[in-house]
Amino acid sequence: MSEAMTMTMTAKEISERIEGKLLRYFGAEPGQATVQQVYRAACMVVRDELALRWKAYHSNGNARNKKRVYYLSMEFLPGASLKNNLFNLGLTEPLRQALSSLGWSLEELCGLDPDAGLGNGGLGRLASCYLDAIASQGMSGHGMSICYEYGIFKQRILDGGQTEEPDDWLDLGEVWLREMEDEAEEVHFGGSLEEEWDDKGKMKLIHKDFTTVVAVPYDMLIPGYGGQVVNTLRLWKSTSPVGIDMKLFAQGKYLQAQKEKHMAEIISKILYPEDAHEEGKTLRIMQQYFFISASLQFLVRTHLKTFATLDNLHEAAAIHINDTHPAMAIPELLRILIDDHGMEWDPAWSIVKKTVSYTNHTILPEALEKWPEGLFSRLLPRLYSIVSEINRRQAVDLLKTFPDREALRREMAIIHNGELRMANLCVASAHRVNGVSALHSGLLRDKVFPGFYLMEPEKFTNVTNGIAYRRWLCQANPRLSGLIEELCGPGFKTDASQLKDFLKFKDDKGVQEELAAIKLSNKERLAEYIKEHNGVTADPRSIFDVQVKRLHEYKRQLLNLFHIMHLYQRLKEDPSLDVHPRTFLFGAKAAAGYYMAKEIISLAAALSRMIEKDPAVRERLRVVFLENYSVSLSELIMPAAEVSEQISLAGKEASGTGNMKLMINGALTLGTMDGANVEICQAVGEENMFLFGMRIEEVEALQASGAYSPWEYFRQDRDVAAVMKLLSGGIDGRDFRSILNSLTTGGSGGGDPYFVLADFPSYKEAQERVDRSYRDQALWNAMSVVNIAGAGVFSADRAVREYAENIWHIKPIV
Ligand code: 26V
Repeated sequence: MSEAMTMTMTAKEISERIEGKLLRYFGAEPGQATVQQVYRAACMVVRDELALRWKAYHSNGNARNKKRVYYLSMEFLPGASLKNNLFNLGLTEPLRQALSSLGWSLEELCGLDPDAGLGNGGLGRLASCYLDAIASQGMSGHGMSICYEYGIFKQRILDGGQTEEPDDWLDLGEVWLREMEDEAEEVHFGGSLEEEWDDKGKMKLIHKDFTTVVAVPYDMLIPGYGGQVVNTLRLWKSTSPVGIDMKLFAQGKYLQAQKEKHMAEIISKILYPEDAHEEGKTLRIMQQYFFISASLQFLVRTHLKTFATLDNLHEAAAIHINDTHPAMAIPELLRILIDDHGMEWDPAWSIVKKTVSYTNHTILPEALEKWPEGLFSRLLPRLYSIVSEINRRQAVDLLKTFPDREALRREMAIIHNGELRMANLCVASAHRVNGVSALHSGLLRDKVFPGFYLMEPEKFTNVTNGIAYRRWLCQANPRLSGLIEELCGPGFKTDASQLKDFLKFKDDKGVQEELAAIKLSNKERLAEYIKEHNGVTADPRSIFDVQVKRLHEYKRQLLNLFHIMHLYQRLKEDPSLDVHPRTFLFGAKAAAGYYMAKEIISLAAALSRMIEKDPAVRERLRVVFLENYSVSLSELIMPAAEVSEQISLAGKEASGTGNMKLMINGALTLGTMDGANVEICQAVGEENMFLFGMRIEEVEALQASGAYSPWEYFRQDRDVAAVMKLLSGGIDGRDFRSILNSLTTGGSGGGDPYFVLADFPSYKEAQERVDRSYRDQALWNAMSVVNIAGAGVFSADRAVREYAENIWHIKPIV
């Protein structure tokens, strides 16, 4: 182990370094510095330490020569960096002391540390969890993405509905990035192709008249737990190679003078705030190719520097495609190998196949990317010609394999009906394809890609998602983590499976009481936040029932709201009704153009207002909509949660990861048999969660029968009818007929496409079970212990080890 790896800084050294930074960068003594200056100085000190360890690790020849993974993703959601970096480097206490000696508090500084919100939801956060785990497992792996100037929008609830504000995260967040100007790459768009023949009669395609955009890398350093390995998240920012056109400027044509520069810079301007929803296409194609081309040129360049040949690329690099968004990596790598390095198609194709793997994260049809042929070929003519060749060769193979199955061949085509189907491109080209939970991987094999599965069954595999559990348990819930450590030792911090040792305390009265006390104090902390941000008093003695995730109809926040309306009506009818007080907490961003999702947010906000105005109800039933749900906010919510709402229609949620974060914090899952809930059930047993709703087979049967009629529920179920009536009459002065229509006839996908009404009776019954179980605190706490102890399998460390062994074929370096 090198010296830098064993060295840790003392509080005294840290405070001296902070003073040095304050003087050098801001000309300030600690006594005069502003809190922002102290924040920047402290971050610089931590960043220097990361850089030192990065250098030590990368000068180790072992790291240079061993196989590494490049994790390509349009989205990463690292959240805040300071606290996590300190934790992984073991510097939390030294920095705390250093700051206090200078008259500042660590909490104050962490309060300034912005979330890097370079993603929408589950897919982006998973990518960040995996970077943490790759480094924590001592492996070499780098993330590649876009340095969006504006991350996921800031959500405000104004006039009862969602509004979006820009997220200017770089203002303070830039301190975590280091610009690597010398490693900039050029990316080419548009233009045309020309054939050129050399004297040996060999044809070469020449790409001409393209527009060049420059990609400048900004690296975020990613330390593993223990700080021995530091990997990078490389984020590309777009700029133009041309400056302002001085001629046009001199003519007074100021806007035109800037046009080309402006066009280039717009590529990395903003993250698409859509999550599995339709959006504008041109800029998104450009964003994808921009970061893919830059990343692969960098990868090939780095490889050549060490090995001087590309023949062994697959032995030194694994390229992972996170959903279809980075699928252009496939034709782009072929382009680089063939056009830039003179390789023939067959060896190049063989290298691509052995290098690339693909994870699918959703089977919602609207999220499976398809590009219009015309647009794609205009923007990326060379890539288009390569994808056409992959498609042509596949068609030849398919005709041999499935001569009599035209429909199947059509389904598997990469180019069809004027569209490029990126998922088919990925499955045809990757050597491994995986889903993110057992249920989801099964659906991929049997329903989404059955032809590919018939052809190459060994290609398909499953890796159930996992989370960076140290962030949500050790960092976010230090008291719970401390309790587990006191009872079971510290082993669980590096080996999550040791959490199962906690199970033996399931019926221990003292432990149960301590667990309840910890939960109560976490609820009090969240209640303070709610008081400050929502102006309402959430009672920490009420059940904290939490649904936090992106807003989408398939996730069925509406089912939860329906039950709340039902409960409200019961309480109004019978004020003596014996139910334990409940606080229903929601956090969810809706894609800006997703009308129904925004209506559902408005409904939650309206219900919250209506109940607050009703003194007879609000002490027993409260609705809180927490605005701007983010990684940092989740770290406050998860430790305080008691009920975890995972209520998607079976078959729709690929995995879910919030379910894992809530479970490890002792919340009990109220859920359908969907995504990873199925595996949660295996880990804790049916008796330790609240299952409800149709199983996937029942959903499929109901869909196939075509017999589903939401009207029948409306007519036959008195509770449904009463809730619908409340909705149609308007809530707190707002009309929600839009939602009503979506359930009956109108809305996206016809009447109630996600079977909210069909699952309502079963959900209601499960909610009653929750209420009954909570009254038996010994039972509830025992169930909570079982959930914490069973959460080990959902660690990202485990997931990454499975990827490393079965997909990437990489090994730990340290
Ligand atoms: C799709 C699209 C398509 C249109 C434009 C923008 C856009 C952005 C993202 C997506 C894909 C979203 C897929 C996704 O986030 N899937 C989630 O992945 C989690 C990690 O595997 C998983 O836990 C969730 O169940 C799954 O919904």
